[in-house]
Amino acid sequence: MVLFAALPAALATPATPAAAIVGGVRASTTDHPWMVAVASRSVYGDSRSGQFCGGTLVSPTKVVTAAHCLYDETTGERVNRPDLDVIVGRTDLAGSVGQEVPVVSTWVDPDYAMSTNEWDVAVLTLAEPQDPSSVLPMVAQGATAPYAAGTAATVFGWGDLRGNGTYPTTLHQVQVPMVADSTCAADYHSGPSGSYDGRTMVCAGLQSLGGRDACQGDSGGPLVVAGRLVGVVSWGEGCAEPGHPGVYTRLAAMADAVRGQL
Ligand code: 4AZ
Repeated sequence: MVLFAALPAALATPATPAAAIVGGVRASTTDHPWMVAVASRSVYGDSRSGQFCGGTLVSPTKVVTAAHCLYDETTGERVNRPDLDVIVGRTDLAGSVGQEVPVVSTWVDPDYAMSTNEWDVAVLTLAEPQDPSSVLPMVAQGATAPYAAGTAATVFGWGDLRGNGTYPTTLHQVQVPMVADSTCAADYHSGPSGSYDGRTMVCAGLQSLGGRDACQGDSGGPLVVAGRLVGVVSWGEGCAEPGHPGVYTRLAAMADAVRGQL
């Protein structure tokens, strides 16, 4: 079962070491100012500014991330990290440029279920508004076109580069094609990591080759198609393995509920 944020390396238990964001290239928050790190220095330490998940600025004061980023996987309880913040404008987490903005409240989709990974979305409210030009628009409720098999999507994050605890300090991105629902349902029909639910999830990756994927620590981060936020890094079996594409929250299924929080 691989569904956790960037834990300290000693606690991470990746199933199979595989390629990071696997198979990607470096990216910059200057080019992608909506890409934020979700962080807690008290829990995760200072070396990477406390980053443990990704997130996306969808309005000047709101960040979309994964619900599971706000839960303790071992206890199944909601976690209250007192210094939860969102880091804006810091490509390199070892540096100090940009801003650490406190999170003043959190909303989790009321249908989120940790046992099934369904409705894995949350909204964080920031203490200070960010530049309106930094936001990324969200997909429309009910949209299907961005999820058509083969559509080019890009995922961003500061997560594991290899599935073995190799956490970069700099942002990465990788392009992954959308995978057909029928393929993903077969890939994850009853595996140890969970089952695929095409209503609330979508898969992306290189189905037969593998080699490109999100990985531990990328959770909560954006899957982008044509300049819109369409998915949230959610779960998967290992990282970048053939036949085990990354599974993302299908934002079009809950876009109205999320918009209701903005
Ligand atoms: C995680 O635990 C995680 N390969 C993120 C993405 C994937 C697996 C696990 C997809 O944060």
